[in-house]
Amino acid sequence: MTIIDELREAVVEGQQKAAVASVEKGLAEGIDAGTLLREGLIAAMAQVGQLYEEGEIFVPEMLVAARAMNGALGVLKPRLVEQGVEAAGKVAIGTVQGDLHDIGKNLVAMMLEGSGFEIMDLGVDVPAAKFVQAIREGANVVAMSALLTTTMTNMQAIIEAIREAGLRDQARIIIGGAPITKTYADEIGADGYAVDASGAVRLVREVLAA
Ligand code: B1M
Repeated sequence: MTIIDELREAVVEGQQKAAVASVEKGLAEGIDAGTLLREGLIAAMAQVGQLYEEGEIFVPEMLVAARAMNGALGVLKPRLVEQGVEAAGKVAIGTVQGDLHDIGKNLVAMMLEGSGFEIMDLGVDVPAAKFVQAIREGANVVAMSALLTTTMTNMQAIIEAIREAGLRDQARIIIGGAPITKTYADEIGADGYAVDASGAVRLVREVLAA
């Protein structure tokens, strides 16, 4: 079994200590942080999602898998951000109101930080007022994440609140998350949509250059 296999297995089984140990071992053996992230952690969460859909595991197992992933991500983070340079923009990122999923949002935040952007992490279950406040505090990009079809609709309300506060021209608004599509982004008047964390980095550069 390779280190990557061990890492995937540890996350799927929710063994945080083993996941952290596999990441440390992988880094010590010279495996690239991005490879550990993509082939280990992200692949493991895709497997967790599939097991949940097939009724093989339930919410508590998803939760412990997520904890294991977050623990391992904490070890990877310094490596992922170490190529960071001066802040190229200030991004306020959060998971929208009603939604507690934060793994994808954290990954996007890390990749952006590693690409030189200053991050205001607003956390999860973020109401419109907090996004509005972040723009007042200087964010020039708002990045919203939603993982549930029931919460993605809050994105439109948040954009509306930003417009009502007279701040729509002061920040680019971008969105992402598993149920989000480009069509949806266009429909609700967002400035862009990214499918994953590296796409989000490209998108932030694009919207700031536009
Ligand atoms: Co939840 N959950 N969950 N869950 N959960 C999903 C999302 C689900 C698809 C599972 C399923 O049914 N197959 C389903 C949603 C169905 C739907 O709405 N269509 C679901 C459900 C139903 C629920 C609950 C309602 C379950 C319940 O209680 N009955 C509940 C809701 C709680 C709430 O939020 N109010 C719930 C709870 C949970 C846990 C707490 C147990 C846990 C979250 C823990 C945490 O985040 N700290 C959890 C998990 C782990 C998942 C799955 C298994 C994995 C999500 C994940 O972390 N993926 C998920 C199934 C799946 O996705 N296959 C599922 C890995 C992550 C790296 O990917 O988040 O997609 P993702 O992020 C990607 C991209 O989407 C993109 O980049 C990221 C990196 O590549 N991206 C952005 C994300 N945000 C972006 C923002 C951007 C740009 C790109 O800004 C510009």
